Amino acid sequence: MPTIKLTYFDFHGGRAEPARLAFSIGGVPFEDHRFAGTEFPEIRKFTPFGQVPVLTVDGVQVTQCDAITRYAGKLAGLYPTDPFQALLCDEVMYVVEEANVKIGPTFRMKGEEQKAARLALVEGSMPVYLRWLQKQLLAHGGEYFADNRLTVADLKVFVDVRTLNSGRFDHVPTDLVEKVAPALNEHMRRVSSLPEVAAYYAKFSA
Ligand SMILES: N[C@@H](CCC(=O)N[C@@H](CS)C(=O)NCC(=O)O)C(=O)O
Repeated sequence: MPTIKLTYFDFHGGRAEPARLAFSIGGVPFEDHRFAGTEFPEIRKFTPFGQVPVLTVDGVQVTQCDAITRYAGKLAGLYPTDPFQALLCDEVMYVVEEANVKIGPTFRMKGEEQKAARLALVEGSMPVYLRWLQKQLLAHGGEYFADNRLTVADLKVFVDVRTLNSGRFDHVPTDLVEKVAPALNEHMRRVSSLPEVAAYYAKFSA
């Protein structure tokens, strides 16, 4: 097994969380390098795009969250080997990432500007993404997004749905998912109650 280090902000969410979960569920040893927001200016100096997450595999630095998550999924047995199922898995991950890219710039905004930008997403692209994800989930049996089993696509959606519900995004109503795509909340609850996922989070509250 290679020596793996995953560097990201110290919170339960964001672009590294699906990979953290995948490594943990699969029992893949990795260094979970978490840092505080105040350390970011220093950390980013050592990344090619000034962004995180970054993964180091045997000393080789790699960027791009979904590439990292897919790699974690392959090592953990949470990525389909069937090409079509892998395609379905990738599609879901790209859709979630596209939503992430849209909300990203709003973190640099303040006050009324941020409120207007977030409300535009809540009334615009967010419900479109959420409804599409719900449709995909239901079209594939309602339990998992691909391969009839837990994959990194489930982890990626799980992390984002949990964040949307959490109130961490000011001006995004915490009942948005429930109103627009309630099956995603059922999926989120199912994933959080998986023993490996529950054990992963229990570690932090111990
Ligand atoms: N395309 C990159 C985007 C990474 C990204 O935007 N990360 C955010 C944190 S979640 C960041 O580092 N933002 C700081 C910035 O872009 O200045 C990926 O998929 O990993």
